Amino acid sequence: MSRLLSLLAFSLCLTTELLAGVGERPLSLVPQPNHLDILPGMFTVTDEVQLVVADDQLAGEGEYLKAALAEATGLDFLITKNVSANTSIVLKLDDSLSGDEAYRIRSSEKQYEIIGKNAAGVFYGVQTFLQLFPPLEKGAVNLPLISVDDEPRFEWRGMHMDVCRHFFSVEVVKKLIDEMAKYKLNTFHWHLTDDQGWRIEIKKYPKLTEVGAWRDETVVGHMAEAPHKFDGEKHGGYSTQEQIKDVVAYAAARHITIVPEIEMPGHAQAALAAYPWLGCFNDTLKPWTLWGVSEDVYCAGKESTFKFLEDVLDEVCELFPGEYIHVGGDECPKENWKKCPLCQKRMKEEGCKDEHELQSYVIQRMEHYLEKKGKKIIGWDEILEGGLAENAAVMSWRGEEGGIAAANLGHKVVMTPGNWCYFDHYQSTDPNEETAIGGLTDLEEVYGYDPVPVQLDKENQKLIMGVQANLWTEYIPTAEHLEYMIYPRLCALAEVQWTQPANKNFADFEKRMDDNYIRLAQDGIHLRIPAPEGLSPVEIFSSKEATIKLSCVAESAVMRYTTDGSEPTDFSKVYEGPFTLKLDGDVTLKVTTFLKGGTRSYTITSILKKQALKPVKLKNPKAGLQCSFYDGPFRSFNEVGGDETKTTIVEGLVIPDDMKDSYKGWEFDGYIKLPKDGVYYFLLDSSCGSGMYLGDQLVIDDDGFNYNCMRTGQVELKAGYHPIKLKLFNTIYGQSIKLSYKLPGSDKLIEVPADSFFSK
Ligand code: TNX
Repeated sequence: MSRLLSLLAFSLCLTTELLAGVGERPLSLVPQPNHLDILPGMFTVTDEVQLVVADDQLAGEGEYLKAALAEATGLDFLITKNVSANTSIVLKLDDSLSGDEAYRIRSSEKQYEIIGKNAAGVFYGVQTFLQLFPPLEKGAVNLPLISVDDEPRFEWRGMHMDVCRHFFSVEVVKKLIDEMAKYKLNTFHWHLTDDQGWRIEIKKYPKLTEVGAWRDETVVGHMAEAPHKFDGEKHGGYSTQEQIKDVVAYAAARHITIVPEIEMPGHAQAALAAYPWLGCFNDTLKPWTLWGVSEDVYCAGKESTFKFLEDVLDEVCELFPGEYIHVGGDECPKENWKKCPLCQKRMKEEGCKDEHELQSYVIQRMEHYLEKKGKKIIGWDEILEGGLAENAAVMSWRGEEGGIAAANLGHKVVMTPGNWCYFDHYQSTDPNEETAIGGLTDLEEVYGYDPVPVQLDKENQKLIMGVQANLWTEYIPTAEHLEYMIYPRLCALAEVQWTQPANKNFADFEKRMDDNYIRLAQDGIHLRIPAPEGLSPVEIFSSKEATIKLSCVAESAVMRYTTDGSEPTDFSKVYEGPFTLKLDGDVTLKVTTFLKGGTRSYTITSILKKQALKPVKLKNPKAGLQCSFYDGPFRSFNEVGGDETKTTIVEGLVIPDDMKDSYKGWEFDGYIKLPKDGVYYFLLDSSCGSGMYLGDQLVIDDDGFNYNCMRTGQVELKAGYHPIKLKLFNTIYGQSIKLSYKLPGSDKLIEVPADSFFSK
């Protein structure tokens, strides 16, 4: 009896919850519409609902919606031209709307109307409408009533993908295009040629793909690891013109334009491997097996190079109907040109005063060629060097400076600065992150980007066409890894691209993302599920009680933890708020995010230690740290040692110029003066493997071959002087080390001031 009662109570509770939920379920629209009202009442979607496509021009949108609705609900819908049923979803055009991509939604209990000036607007309205569906329910559903007047902030809402460093097939590209469409992006930048592979079939030059699309092997691990090791496996692939036409049409049906990138005059080794006469010295080359920038570039002296590039572009223009062709233009080493008699002759004839002007000659000549074919060019910001082609648009990647300079010269600009828009960067400081090139660009950083620089005056600000994220794939060998790097950052990017700054709010975005994590997972996307935050790999407490405070970007997710070293499961303890743990010896705390719908994040691991690190008394501390310089090579910061070559006192944590070199090691010794008692959060950012000790405790372990990787550690400390030791080694990539902290009670991350460091 009691069991029956509780069952009854359970089902009652369920029904009331369901009823209460109707209409109150928070909306999860991403990107946030620019004008949205939620109205009382609801619209019930059953298979009785008619899909009315009022205009033949909207046939594609109608079919798209029918298919998407079938997927969302499991129901079948009838498409008609006129309203004849009780309830209907109507797609229609209305000339009075302002922008080409603008749309309007009007709704009542009987009708949902999605209205655009053009098919593109209707398509975006359809995306907004589809995001009203709860991701985990099938069958008939109640939707809230909304009124929307919306249009994008930017006309160029891009996503880039490099299929050269690792090849990705057209299926992978289509899957990306599907998601781009759902989040209202409209430009796919397809990076098709580079040193490591040529990925587009060119009928006139078959060797480009026969030879240029295949490399013998690939460097293993990070380029910072030296000597380099190789996998010994042939890698490559390319897309045929038939496949490309299919993808272009597929994208067009989703209102996405594909901008192909054909790199020139640098990043061309794969082309030179196919046709050695394209280079200055006819050298026999192979598609490159390393990352970085090859010195072998197109010869700018020979006419045959230009004939080749024009022929290639002829075929490219046939395949891609869009307005822009991307001609690369970045990172072109000029060494060969300096030695090449034909390049030097060309410079004389054209009056180029240096090799930058020769590069500019190449780009300008190609611009004129493409202009005659009705195309515009866009290139990386290096195309500014040596004179910008008249009508070229600039993609600003080395910060915003290039974009600002180009706009001030009256050129159109797409912003893609590394700090905010490079999806090959890490997404957190946790050691579980998938391998990345280096750097840190987390969801909040992407979200916070504003592509319109305040330095530009109002008129020139209008030249910022938009913003795009770039995904370079040196360290991304698989489609799963690729998706991990793209999602959910693409959703934050979408809101930067679409939503006016006044309508953006990160906390609100976090809430709206909850359903979107589920949607992405349902689409079979291997996204990064937000991991728990607030813990470092090492946490040192001075007392026996550790207070643990966690957070997670996915707000409605559940965090589960264990303290016995085991992997958290569906049955592990749920984090319900800050809690304390007794520390009798070290405790291993593991925490995982569990999302509704069954997906989970990686597990973060933190070793909690009880260790009262006491400040020391110093009589007459001297300013600065002792920096010792060692001859390498080293494979770990632990190896740094032996007979030092030099020692000096440095002011702050800096490597003196005369101690900078490849394959070296450094050790910094001294004291850090801390201003107050409490928990300090430290962040170490170094060019290669490094570690930080306080006393004899290793607080941050950032060892191994990496580049600009960041790691954290948290320590409860008393004010005063604490012994500190930092070790670092490098191979070929620079030599930098930077320590930042958050003072107790503060959320502000600042570089540890130089005058905090002392030695005896
Ligand atoms: C720079 S961004 C490059 C690419 C690399 C990328 C790695 C740009 C125009 N050039 O060739 O893949 O850095 O982040």
